[in-house]
This record gives sequence, structure tokens and C-alpha cells, in this order.
Amino acid sequence: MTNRRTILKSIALGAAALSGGVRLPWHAIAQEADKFPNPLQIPELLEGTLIDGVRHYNLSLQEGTSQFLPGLTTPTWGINRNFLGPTIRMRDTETIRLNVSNNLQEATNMHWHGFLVPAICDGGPAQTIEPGTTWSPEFTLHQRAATNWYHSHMMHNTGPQVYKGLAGMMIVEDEQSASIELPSQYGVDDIPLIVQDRNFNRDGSFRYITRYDELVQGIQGDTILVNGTVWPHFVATTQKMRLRILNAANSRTFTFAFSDNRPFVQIASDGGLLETPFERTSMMMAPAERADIIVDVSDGREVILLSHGMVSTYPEHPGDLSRLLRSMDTQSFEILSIRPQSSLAPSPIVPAALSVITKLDPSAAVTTRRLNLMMGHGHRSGEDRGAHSGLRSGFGGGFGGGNYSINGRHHNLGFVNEQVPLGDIEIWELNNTSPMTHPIHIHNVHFQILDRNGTPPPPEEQGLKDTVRVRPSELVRVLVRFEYYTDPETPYMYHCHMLEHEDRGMMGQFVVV
Ligand SMILES: [Cu+2]
Repeated sequence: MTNRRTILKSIALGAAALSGGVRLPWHAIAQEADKFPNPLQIPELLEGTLIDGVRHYNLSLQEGTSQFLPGLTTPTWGINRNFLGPTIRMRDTETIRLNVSNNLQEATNMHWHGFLVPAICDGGPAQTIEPGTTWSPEFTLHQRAATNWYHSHMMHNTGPQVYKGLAGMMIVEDEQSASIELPSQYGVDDIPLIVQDRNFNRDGSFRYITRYDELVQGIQGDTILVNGTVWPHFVATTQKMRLRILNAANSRTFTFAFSDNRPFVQIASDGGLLETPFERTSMMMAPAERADIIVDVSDGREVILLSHGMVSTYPEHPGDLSRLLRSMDTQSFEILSIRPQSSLAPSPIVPAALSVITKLDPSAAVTTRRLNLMMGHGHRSGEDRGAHSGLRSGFGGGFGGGNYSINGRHHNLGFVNEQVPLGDIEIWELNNTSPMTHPIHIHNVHFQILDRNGTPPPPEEQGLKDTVRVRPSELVRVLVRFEYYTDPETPYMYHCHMLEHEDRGMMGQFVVV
């Protein structure tokens, strides 16, 4: 209930927040005095059932309702629950089977992001699961210990379906991770943080794209959900915690830091444990990127995980494009309050060596492929690519009509863009000719970042990655090798992980042969 006292407190909080660059959404006025009143939800851990040597996981995709805002109900989708899904945990070398039952009213699918799998198990846009049916991919893990995730990858419909809730975390352990001591008690000192931004309508429902700029930029919400919790707090019971941070936003890039600017230690990125930990005070993460960090709260003081708004470097010029691009990711947020209890259990010292990463030799690369990341400029830029081009740029409507392409070609299920021989070391050049940053994800591989415009990557990008930010006018070279499966018929995807860009064509297909 909103009363005069609450409103006054909220206005005071709002004013304090505004001075720090945080803009509050419309519903924040109804908040109670405790700005982070809601205990952080921890998704249930799904460890599967061993049947004849195969670990089975049952996932039911279903509709439900969630309560995010006081007194309002939000229709949502989830996996075994109302919003998002359980955290699926597994171990390298096991054979797993994921029974995905679609109990929704429409077709969907499920992609295992960060997994090296046979193409028919990948859950790409051609692999739909019709309502009332179950899809059961089975594969043997060749995985490093890592924080991965699963989400809808539905053709032209990934953005809306993930926004409704079709996503969850996957944790892989391996021999290396079992041999070192890190905080590892799930939900106690090993904490999943699935960070997303959402907009709400006045009736409590999610507001997806309703404006043209949201079509072009990708949707950016004014309200943060962490594991589906608004304004969450977490009570720390240990001196240190491992936070497994997943940027599961559709299109927003976050720059995480703590309210007192305390340093933290990054131990893992997309491809799992780094070779050595390193200390930092802020961390930029685009959609689909993961980072595991160790934060020390032994001082006993409440600390807030923040996201700092970016200062846009896009030049100011007349017209809407400049205004749109200059506004992207500029908003700051308070994400999560961490509240240490009065007595804290001791935590292990972060090991100086975390893992061994077998590096590929760039001089052994036999092929170089260039992927030009393009906004549809209103030119028919696919025309020089031959007869089997599928949809092309040139829809018009201002800056490309919100259409995106790679090498001038929109994603086309009937067209295989690249054929990649199994086992070859290749250099893929991700060349951004558009005016905005695109996080590029390549399926079925963990790649090494060679350089950005010739400059070697910073420490957080020296581990293995499956998603990499490519800034405007940047050429990022990555070293790839596909090691396990061939299938000339079934493609894997590479695409921008801003889901609205992916849905509008910034995706290509490759087969491993
Ligand atoms: Cu993009």
C-alpha cells in the first residue's frame, strides 16, 4: 500500500538515486523504505537422473504468472517454473539427455549456449519444438568448467520469447574445477546472477517493443530483474562469494561495479575458468557474456552491485540515428544489495592458478573468413552475393528499417554461409561496419580473441570466449577450431546476441564438414 510516508521516502530515495545518475521507473514510487526489499530468488538446482549411464534432465516450457511489482501480476513463461528455468548442473565427460517438453501454445526451441554439441542437438532456429511435443537431444560433454546458459533461439522470435522468460543457467564442472578450492555451495557462496532489464505496462505485463527506436537499437528496459527478482537483496553468510554473472538482457550492455568501488577478482569468462585470477573494479558485459567473480564482504558492510551508465562516444549529428545511438546503455542501475550477516564463515583463498588453457597457434591458421557486421543501410547490399541470397537489405524506412545483416545478407534458413572443415584452425575477422556495438556469438566453439584492431585483448578476454563485443569501426580477430562433430546437412549459427538484431537478420549459418 502506498501512503504519504512511503511516497515521501520514495521521493527522497529517488532524489538520492537521481543524483547518482539512476533514473527510476514509473512503479518505483510505490516502493517501501527498504530499497531492496525482496530476497534474491535462487533458481532450483537441477542435477538430473542417471538412467543407464545417461543423465536425464526434464524441462517443461510453460506459461505462468509472476509477481514482480507490488499488487500487479505479470504473465510470464518459464521452464519448470513461472519465469526463467532451473540451473542445470552437469559434469564434463558425462552423457546427458535434455527432455524439452513444449507446453506452450506456440512453437519454440532451446539452444545450449556455450556447448560443443552435434548440430542436430544445438537447438538452432530450424529445430523447432511444436506445442505438445518433446525434443530430447542427447550428447556427451566435451566441456570446460564454465557458467553457460540455455534460451529460446526461435526464428524471428528469440527476442520476445527470451523476454517472456525462456532462459536459464547451466553450470559445468570438470576435473580442473574439482581440483581447486573455490566457493562452491550453490545458493550459499556460489550464486547465480541472471541479470535482465524489463519494461512494465501499467497493468503489470511486460512491455516489449512498442517504439521504432526499440526495433533499431534492441529493447532496453528501465527495471532490473536478477533471477526474476526486482530490487533484490542477498544475505551473505560467508566472507567471500562467487557470483556467476550472466547478462541475459535482450540488448543491454552492463558495466558492473560495486557501490564503494571495492575491487573484485574475476576467475572465469564465457569459456570457463581463466588461467589466473585478476583483480578489477568494473566489468563491461554485453548480452550473453558471462563472468564469474569473487567478491569479499568480510568487512561486514552492505554493498550494492551497480551498473554504471556508459558515456556514449557516438558523435552528435542531426537526426534520430545520432540521438538513438547516443542514448544506448547510458542508464545506471542499482542491481543487487549484498548484506553480510554479523558472523561470516571463512572462505577459501582464491588459487593463483585456476586452469590450463590450451592455446591455438595463429600461424597454424589455414583459412581466414571475414564477417562484415552491417546495419541495413537501405542499399540492396546482398545483391553481389549470387542467386541464393534469401532476404536482403533494402527494406528502407530510415536507417535500414531496423534490419541487420552479415556480409550484406540477412539470415536465411535455406542458405549455408560457410563450410568449415573439422579440426582446421581458422581466423574469423569480425568487422563492424555499423555505428553500434554488436556482441557476436559463434555456436559450438570456444574461441580465442587474437586482437582488436591489432591490439591484444585485455586479461578478461584472454580466456576462452563464445561471445565477443565488436565496437563500431573495430575488427576483432578470433581463432576458432571445431573439434568434435561433422554434419554437412545441419548448420550452426553465428549471430549478434542483441536478440532484436538477431531476429532482424544479423545471423549466418555454417556447417562443419
Ligand atoms: Cu547487434
